[in-house]
Amino acid sequence: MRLSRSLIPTLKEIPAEAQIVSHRLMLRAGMVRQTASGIYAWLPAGLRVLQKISAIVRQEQNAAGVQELLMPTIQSADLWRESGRYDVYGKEMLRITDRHERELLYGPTNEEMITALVRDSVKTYRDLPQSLYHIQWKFRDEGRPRFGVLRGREFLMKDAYSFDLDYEGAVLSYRRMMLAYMRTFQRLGVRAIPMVADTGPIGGDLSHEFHVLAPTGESQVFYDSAFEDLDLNSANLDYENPDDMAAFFQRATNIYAATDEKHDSEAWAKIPADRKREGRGIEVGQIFYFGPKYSQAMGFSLAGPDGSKIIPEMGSYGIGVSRLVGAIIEASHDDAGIIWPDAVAPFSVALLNLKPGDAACDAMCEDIYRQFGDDILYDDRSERAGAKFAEADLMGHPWQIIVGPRGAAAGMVELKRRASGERFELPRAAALAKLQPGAA
Ligand code: 5CA
Repeated sequence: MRLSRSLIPTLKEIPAEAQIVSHRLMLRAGMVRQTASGIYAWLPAGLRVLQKISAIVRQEQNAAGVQELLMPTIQSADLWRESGRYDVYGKEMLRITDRHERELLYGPTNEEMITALVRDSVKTYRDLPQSLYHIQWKFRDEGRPRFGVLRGREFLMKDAYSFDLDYEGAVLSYRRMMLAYMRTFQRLGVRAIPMVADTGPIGGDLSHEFHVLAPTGESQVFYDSAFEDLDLNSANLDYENPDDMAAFFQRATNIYAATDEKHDSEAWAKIPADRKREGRGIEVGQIFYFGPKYSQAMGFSLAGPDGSKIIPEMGSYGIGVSRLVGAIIEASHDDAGIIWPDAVAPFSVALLNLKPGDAACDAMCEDIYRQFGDDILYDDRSERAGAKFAEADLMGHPWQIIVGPRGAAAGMVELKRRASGERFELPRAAALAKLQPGAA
């Protein structure tokens, strides 16, 4: 994208309404704008991050054998009366009446809808297990929307649901999802640790929350630093093999991690002092096993092989996709701006033309821009070099290619790594080779 033609309205001033760093940086880097309390428009640069996160979430859900579908945002009140949650959900639910006086709502979550869809579609016990997900906007009329996209009213969530014939199957689904989450967060370039959690309004017996450490987090969290060494992407684990899933789950849950609601000071005391980590956490995902809670209430049962009645065992699994954008920034920034992990940056590279109008600079930049495709932001504006550097640092592109008149005349560019601040003077081809995936 050419910056001269982009809608990336960066701000020099610090916006007064933003209390925390990710909200300030998202506004300053021109990623989002609030259009009503707790409701945001995603401008082009912000949307690119949301899409990169969604793509990784999608790949890892698919790899774990979860099927994608798309359910609507608007649901009927009658559906929620079936589970009994319509009257208990309270003010967080946005209730709507259509022109025929029919009661609708903007979905805060989808347990009821997916249960009805699967109930009405499967015919025999042989059709289970099933696991399904979608990436869809949700609405919760939060009493105090705050911290930008971290606690919005409208937000993007990946929510998955599993249906199994028995407890063993449901636990296997839960373990698979936990592994898929750990792999997802590792690929996103953010450390999110699964902590034993309360189940809240979703209900159920078993739950983990995934927390990203950041001083602005809403929960106090405690964990053993052994989590930091767990590499699950290279581990050879087969989602289809229950023994692999049991071994993984055993390994992950043996390491201590809990939010303050579930903190166990006796277990904590046994951890060596140099491995104790304590701080604030932002919840970026939560997984629940709740057995037959919804299937039972909504009349979903199947005849088993021996004719006995089976009530499917369920779980649900959420990732806060839009919240992750803010959480990643909370965990990865400096005084100059955002430092995007490579996998989720709106653009992997910023190309800074320090002297538009200079024939060598223009030729070199146009050439690099053409070679790169969609993942580069070309700063072709006639701004001061200092302003270009400051904006590139603010927006947090992992790499900057800096083209000045003296270098360009000699076929050289400067490459800057945003995270470390390292700079390299290189011939153009060598610089581009360094940016190719897999290159050193
Ligand atoms: N149905 C279950 C799992 S699919 C569910 O709704 N779980 S949840 O309530 O824990 O939400 C899932 C994730 O959505 C949370 O972990 C959090 O990351 C994100 N989330 C929840 N509320 C908000 C909000 N107001 N703003 C932004 N993200 C939110």
